[in-house]
Amino acid sequence: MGVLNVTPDSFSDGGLYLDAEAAVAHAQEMAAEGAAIVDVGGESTRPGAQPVPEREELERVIPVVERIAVDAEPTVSIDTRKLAVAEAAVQAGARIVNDVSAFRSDPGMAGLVASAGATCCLMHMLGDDPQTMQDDPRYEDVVSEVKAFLEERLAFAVTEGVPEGHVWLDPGIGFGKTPEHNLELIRRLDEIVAIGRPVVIGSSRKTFLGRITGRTERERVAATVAANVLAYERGASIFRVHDVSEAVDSLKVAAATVGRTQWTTTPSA
Ligand code: HH2
Repeated sequence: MGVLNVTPDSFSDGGLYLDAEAAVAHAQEMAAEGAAIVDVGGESTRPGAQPVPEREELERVIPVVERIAVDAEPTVSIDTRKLAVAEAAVQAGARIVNDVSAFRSDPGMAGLVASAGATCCLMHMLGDDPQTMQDDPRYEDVVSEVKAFLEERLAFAVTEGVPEGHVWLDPGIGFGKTPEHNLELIRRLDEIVAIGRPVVIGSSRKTFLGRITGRTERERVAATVAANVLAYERGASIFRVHDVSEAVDSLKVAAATVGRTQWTTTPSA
């Protein structure tokens, strides 16, 4: 899953793809490098990011979704917490709704996913506000708490009519977690995988990798590869990344080594 942030302020690629032409070209480039999915976002959720008004988010993402979705591949995912944005994106051809609030910002999101026959990614975030999520995050046991949250969100989605087979789960690396919480989640990812749904992992270029390596955001490719391979080995199936070619090559080697020669690329798998 290639990351396409149509924002001025995303933590690593902010400002690069605000222009629709540049965004579409980057989507095509990521697809050529092997991304099965392109995740289009119009609002940064980095710690401390300012909320984006609905109209502005729509203006950023919809022209881009429309143009990428014209082709059968890559599958378009919309990264939003807003129902109106998800609705317009699905209308424009998005097949996956990636909601970092896991349907908490707008519970109506579940009904949209159900009626559109879309797939959703439900992610764990501590609290419900990216502006404050990194203020002293605490857990008794981060893995069991994230797992319980994802199980509850999965049950909610199913109650609202989303088939279980259309739900992906994500532990939310960096969303209200210390570096040690993130490492613990990757180390014990098999416990999240045991819920029985495909697990998405979004470690790409994140701060905890910088804390370990001392590298700046764009220098964290090798660190991201390491985190992805370890997550893959523990059962993760979808990897949200900025650097697609390195992710694909490293995961091909990981897959060949552990004998899982295929990983999930189809939205409803
Ligand atoms: N991380 C970010 C955004 N969306 N979605 C899922 N499912 N999992 C993630 O880990 C995840 C996500 C944050 O990264 P990025 O999009 O690169 O930055 P920003 O939020 O600043 O746009």
